[in-house]
Amino acid sequence: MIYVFDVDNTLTPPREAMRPEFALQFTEFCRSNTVFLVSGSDRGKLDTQLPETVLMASAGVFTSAGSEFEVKGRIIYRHDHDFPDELIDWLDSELRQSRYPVRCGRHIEYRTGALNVSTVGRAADKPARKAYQAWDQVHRERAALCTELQQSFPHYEAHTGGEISIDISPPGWNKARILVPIRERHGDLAITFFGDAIHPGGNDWPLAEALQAASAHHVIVPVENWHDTAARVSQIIPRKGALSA
Ligand code: M1P
Repeated sequence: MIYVFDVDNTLTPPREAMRPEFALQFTEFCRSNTVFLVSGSDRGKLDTQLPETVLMASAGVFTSAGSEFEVKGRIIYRHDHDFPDELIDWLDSELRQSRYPVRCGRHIEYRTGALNVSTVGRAADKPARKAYQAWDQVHRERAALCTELQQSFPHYEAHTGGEISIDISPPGWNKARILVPIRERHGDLAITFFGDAIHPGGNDWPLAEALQAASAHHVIVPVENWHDTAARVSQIIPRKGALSA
């Protein structure tokens, strides 16, 4: 069995560091099983969230939704993309027209092979994040922005991931891409995938959908938050001999 985990809100509180008690448990889990990590965030952010022990004990780390891949600290690939000026201008205009009144800064972030876009901005502190998240749950701005973007720019895809932003990438440059390098290394072993955004439009959805379409022996585990993941992982550990490949 191969295990794949999303990061934000699956292994850590959103945009925060992994809690030490879970880091100990999870490092042990990674040492006893074949574990891959996949995040919508870029590599730099992961360093602030996951301890070195977890990163090094895992079988591989995918960042920017699979555009970057590294194993034990060694970069295996990095796929970048030049986004057209028309798309950036369109996003600037949408951000200006948003009815949300607060702007904290860093609204369009360039990542490897992806753009991350946020009305409130990546510079938002925790209260500003929570305020936007609550507003967005009512007004559904991010979901509407994803739909409009895909209508105006059909050559791109957009997903909601965390609390305040959307991720934009060329079509197919989503988390499902990680199945290619995983299969190159591990063949057709069953995969269990844990993620908090396994719903249409969520950034864990393309991977869950690809696994479901590929075979019934894969297991999809939607989680509420890292507490939920920790509880489920603790149930696997005693059975690791039976479950690991
Ligand atoms: O991994 C989930 C998401 O985490 C962050 O989202 P937000 O800042 O909106 O909470 C971002 O890094 C995002 O790209 C990523 O998908």
